[in-house]
Amino acid sequence: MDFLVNLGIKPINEGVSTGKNWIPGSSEKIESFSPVDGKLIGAVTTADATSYRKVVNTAQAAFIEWRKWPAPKRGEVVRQIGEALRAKKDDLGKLVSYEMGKSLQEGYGEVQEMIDICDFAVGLSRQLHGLTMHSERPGHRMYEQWHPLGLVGIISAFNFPVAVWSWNTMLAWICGNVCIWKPSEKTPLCSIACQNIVNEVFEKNQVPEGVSSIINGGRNVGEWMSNDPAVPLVSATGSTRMGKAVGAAVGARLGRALLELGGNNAIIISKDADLNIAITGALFGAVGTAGQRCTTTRRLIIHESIYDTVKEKLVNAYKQLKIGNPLDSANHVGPLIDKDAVKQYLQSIEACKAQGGNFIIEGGVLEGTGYESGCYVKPCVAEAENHYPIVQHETFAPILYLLKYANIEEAISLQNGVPQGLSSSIMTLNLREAEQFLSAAGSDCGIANVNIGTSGAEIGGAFGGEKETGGGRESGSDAWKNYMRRQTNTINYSTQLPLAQGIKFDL
Ligand code: UN1
Repeated sequence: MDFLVNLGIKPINEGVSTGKNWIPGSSEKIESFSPVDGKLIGAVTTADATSYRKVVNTAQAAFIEWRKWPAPKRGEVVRQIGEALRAKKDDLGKLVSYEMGKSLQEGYGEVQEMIDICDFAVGLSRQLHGLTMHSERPGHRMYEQWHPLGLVGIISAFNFPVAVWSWNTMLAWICGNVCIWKPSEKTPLCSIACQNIVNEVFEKNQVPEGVSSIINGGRNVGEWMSNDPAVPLVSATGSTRMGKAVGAAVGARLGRALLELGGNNAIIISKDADLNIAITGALFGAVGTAGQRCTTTRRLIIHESIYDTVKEKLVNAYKQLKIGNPLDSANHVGPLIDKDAVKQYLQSIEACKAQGGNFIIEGGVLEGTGYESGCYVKPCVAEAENHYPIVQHETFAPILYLLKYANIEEAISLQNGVPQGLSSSIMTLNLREAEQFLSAAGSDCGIANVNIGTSGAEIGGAFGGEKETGGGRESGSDAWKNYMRRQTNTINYSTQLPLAQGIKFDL
């Protein structure tokens, strides 16, 4: 396991850090077991109230300095992080794959997303534009500028243990913020690797201690951040249940929450679809990352005239899937993150059956050589109906539901007929249908694609969704504005003091 050594991961690691200073936390440790082979990879210590406060105090002091650095200089530091990530892509990709369980290709893809967001952020560091407006008063100038917020708290999920942190952090940094990261308890070692990579670059550039902090720990650590008025923005990725708790706590103190929560993503397969594209898109969408992306395809909404053909093609495609060690590039599907996830997968299959679902490809847990961790499951497919409670629910596992439709209005209504609103697709070569799907009367999701699956978004677009997905937007487009405060400035260079709206106030 050279990659562990190359990334500076030890058997026991301090899990709390403000940069090159690693802070002793509580006596409680999180042990990280690989879902690939069930082996203990290493452990991290966790934050207690004292170490948490120390991190916040150091971060606040760092912010006073960091906000004065010109944004392009901050961008230059992020550029170097992008270079460091390029150099470590192989090691970090392997760690992501080994600690989280996604295929090695997807592990590399995740590091590539980090590199991409670094490049994006570097360019953006010279483009934090504000508008200028025309004042209604003579001899006045009006414009707006964007200032950093301060401490940005980041709560990330196990399924993208490094990329989602980097989407938030790279943007937050070029904007002049300092970041405190609470990684998932399920993938703590990825955070240690990232902090080590950042530390090296920061030291070279004399970035103040506290610009990059990590606080490993459980739910309580997330709660400290959510309730802490010292943290003006909390960006959280994870389940809708977690997001509701974070949103309520941050909202109660009138802080800002950026939420990227569950999805229940569907692909509409029209009778005018290119079926080769449709089947491949659906397959990767449903089984990629073993169904553990928030963008995973959970529902296929298929036109009744091609329903049987699609079903047959899917059965054939699923038969060819290889399930096994994700570090072996011959395998398409790796394990679920842990045995809890396996339990939820099994419960969802049972619920689907009880609610009337008919499995055309059966699920099950794999046993025997190579599957000792107990986390490998079979991707499965059920014919179901949209109103089943289980279909309305996001199960983080490779279970795909097939639904049938007669006309495009019905397909769109099924697509939208779930509490979540993250990603959606239509497979069609029919311009009218495609445009209807993308119109105001079409998909209600934050992401709507044509002839592409629901997952695998590029970093250049704003990422996030509506309804129970939480409404936040991360990564590309103008998502950077979430990490800044807008200030409207009006300057009077005349010799008078005219009031707006023509109000007279003469003494
Ligand atoms: C997530 O699952 O939380 O669009 C993020 C995708 C990836 C990111 C997924 N680029 O599937």
